[in-house]
Amino acid sequence: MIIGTAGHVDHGKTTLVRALTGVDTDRLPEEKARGISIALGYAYCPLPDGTTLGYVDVPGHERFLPTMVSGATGIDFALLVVAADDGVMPQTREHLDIMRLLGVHRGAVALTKIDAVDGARRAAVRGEIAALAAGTALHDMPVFDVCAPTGAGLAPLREHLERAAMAAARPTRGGHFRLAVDRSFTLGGIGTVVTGTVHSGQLAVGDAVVVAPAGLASRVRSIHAQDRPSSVAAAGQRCALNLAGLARDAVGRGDWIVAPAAQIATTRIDARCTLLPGAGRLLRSGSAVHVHLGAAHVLGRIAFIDAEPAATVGAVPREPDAGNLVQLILQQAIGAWQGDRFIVRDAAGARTLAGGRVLDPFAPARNRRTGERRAVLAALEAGEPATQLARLLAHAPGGLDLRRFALASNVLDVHGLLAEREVRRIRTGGEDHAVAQAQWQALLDAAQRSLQGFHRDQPDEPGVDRTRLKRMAFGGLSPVLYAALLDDALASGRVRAAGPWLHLPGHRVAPSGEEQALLQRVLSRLAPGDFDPPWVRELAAQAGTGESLVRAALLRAAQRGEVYQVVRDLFYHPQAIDELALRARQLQAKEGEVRAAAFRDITGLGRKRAIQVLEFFDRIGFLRRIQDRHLVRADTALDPGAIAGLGRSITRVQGSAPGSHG
Ligand SMILES: Nc1nc2c(ncn2[C@@H]2O[C@H](COP(=O)(O)OP(=O)(O)OP(=O)(O)O)[C@@H](O)[C@H]2O)c(=O)[nH]1
Ligand SMILES: [Mg+2]
Repeated sequence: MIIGTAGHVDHGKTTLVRALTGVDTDRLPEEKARGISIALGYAYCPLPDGTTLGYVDVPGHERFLPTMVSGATGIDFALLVVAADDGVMPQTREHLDIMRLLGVHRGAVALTKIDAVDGARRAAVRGEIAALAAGTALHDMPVFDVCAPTGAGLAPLREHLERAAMAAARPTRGGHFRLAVDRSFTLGGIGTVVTGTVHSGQLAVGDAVVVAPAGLASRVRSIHAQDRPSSVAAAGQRCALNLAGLARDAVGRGDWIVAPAAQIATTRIDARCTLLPGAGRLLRSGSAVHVHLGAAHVLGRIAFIDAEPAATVGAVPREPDAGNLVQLILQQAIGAWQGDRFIVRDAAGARTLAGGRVLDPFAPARNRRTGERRAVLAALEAGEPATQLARLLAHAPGGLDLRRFALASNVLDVHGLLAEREVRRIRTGGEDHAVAQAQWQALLDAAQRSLQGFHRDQPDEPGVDRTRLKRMAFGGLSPVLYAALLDDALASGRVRAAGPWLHLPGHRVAPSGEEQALLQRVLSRLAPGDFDPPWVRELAAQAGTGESLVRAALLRAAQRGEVYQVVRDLFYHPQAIDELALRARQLQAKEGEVRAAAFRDITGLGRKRAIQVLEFFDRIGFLRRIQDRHLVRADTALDPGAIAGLGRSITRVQGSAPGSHG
């Protein structure tokens, strides 16, 4: 267990810790000279059960409040120190507010300097303390009267703290290892050392770690846990880590040392945030604030996701978890994970205004107030990760990025949480998605409905290409998921493909009788062996009809795979294309590449046309252009028949501008 002191400047925190542990935590010359604490102090005390009790002694002066917050993060137990002569003072309140906003719900009060007051004064201050803690999770803190310099009253307090520590459940915060760095320094002959509190997971000597948010890699050379050499570090302990290959200035207070799989750097966090009384008047969406999270302290802005705080000013909840949904937009990246506690202070850094819990460290910049987004945030507040996951999957039409979820919530085995669930897993290209079966069916239905609508509105079209169907029905879906969805739709026969065209089974476009007659006349002019067929203009003149009619008929024929469109108004017979492809392949075999000049010579075409044909081959993926050379793609080079299949996809890519040829 780790105990953190709290309380107003000069109320006797450091003196009390020294009396309890024998350690003087005011070690800096400046602390000695001024008689106040400036830096965090640490002391350790062996317990009868063989474990070690850790103390973090914080400075009370309001100027050092950021230091106090960085020390209070990760503690289990608050030791509130109130001097009987002064009574409750501003930082008594503020420190206690910070403790409860950080979720510390166990504590005790030391009423110090009892030697300086009479019994009536003691009783009065006890009354102030009771009023202060009333209605909070710390309302039942026992109060111990002490005089640290003489040791009076210390025994019952020490006994209480030791019993609390031994009774405390061993923290079981699972997940990847995370330590919030509050100090870093160099030791001669040893190297860079960081100290901090382990928020989750475990670590062993030799393990690889990463500094978050910077992402620098390192390895653990040695560990001190609760001030003793150790081969492991675990959640709930204060530890010092000797890190290999890391310059001292590469890591400092506010950084995290994490398992490589837990690396996060974020500047945008969605959170549940509780405002302290009166803070509602000072905070608006866009207000500049100081944010303290872990041991980090950064500037940022707050934005309210639900109501602006004015609406809640009368009914400020006294306990965390009942406040506002907010987004924190930070000026610098920090490491933050779901469930992490944070403190919000005003722009001047003079006043603590609020505190809360991280819901999503990967918050979106846009659409942060939509119903869909709120459903996601509600799911993230729904208890254990497994429950959250189930809720998220039920809500998310596009499924869930499991890697992101596991990272944000620091879950070791996200797949274990899924095992029993009805989900569709899509794992390709480094992505790992899950979609609830019901949502997957809904996506398939949407594909079907879109095609139905399209066929109804455009009965003369063979179908829609993949890109267009995505735009029509699945704008927000990730490309990987969309590809998996189409694979499924095609494999199950719900959707059919004719070349690049997706259509419903049973949909067929036959040219009208008139168009068929026109095509017959036109197609007879596109000879199988003709590398230089007539243009649409000539075909139309010969057929005695309009250019646009001929063009439209040929386009539809191209969609059916009966001709190939090489440039806008120039269509080729499939056999001519096969023959041209063969020539290209011959060049590739002979010269290891296809150059425009050689292709011109081997086909007898003019330079311009030769280039147009090569660009056509590039577009359909038969050739691959590298500067001014073209190479036959390996996968098609082996299979002379493949060109026919590839050719059908030309209409899919005709919209993309062909590159200019050098
Ligand atoms: N008479 C009396 N003096 C005390 C007692 N406890 C502490 N003091 C004195 O009060 C002064 C401040 O004590 P510290 O322990 O430094 O107070 P602190 O809370 O750590 O102060 P900061 O860390 O600066 O916030 C010192 O001169 C102590 O000797 C007590 O029980 N009785
Ligand atoms: Mg002190």
